[in-house]
Amino acid sequence: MMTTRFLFGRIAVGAAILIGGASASAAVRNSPLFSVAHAAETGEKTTGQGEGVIRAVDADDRKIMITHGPITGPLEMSPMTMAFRVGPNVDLSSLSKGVKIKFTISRDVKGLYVIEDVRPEQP
Ligand SMILES: [Cu+2]
Repeated sequence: MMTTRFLFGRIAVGAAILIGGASASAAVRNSPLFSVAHAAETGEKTTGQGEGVIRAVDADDRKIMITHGPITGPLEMSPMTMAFRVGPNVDLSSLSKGVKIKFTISRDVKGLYVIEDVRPEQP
């Protein structure tokens, strides 16, 4: 009885290390489920890079609407138009409708997306 439990415990620990550790295969690591589980486990944010055009700026709520291309990085997203929260380090005064931008986005452990950094394209 005790032996069986001990063995099961060892197997469970081994599986946890395989899933959470550096030994996870690229296919597993790149899956959205893994990145969410990994972020939750480590308390990390997952980040990605994108480019887009600003459709609207809501300075009061600190949100911007963007038509963005594919977002790449650990955090990935298909092209679409959507609103994002904007982090405290972003200067909204330089942003307005029609401005082309490059941006860094993060997703926290609760799945909340925030634009952390915005670089307007120089005219
Ligand atoms: Cu999107």
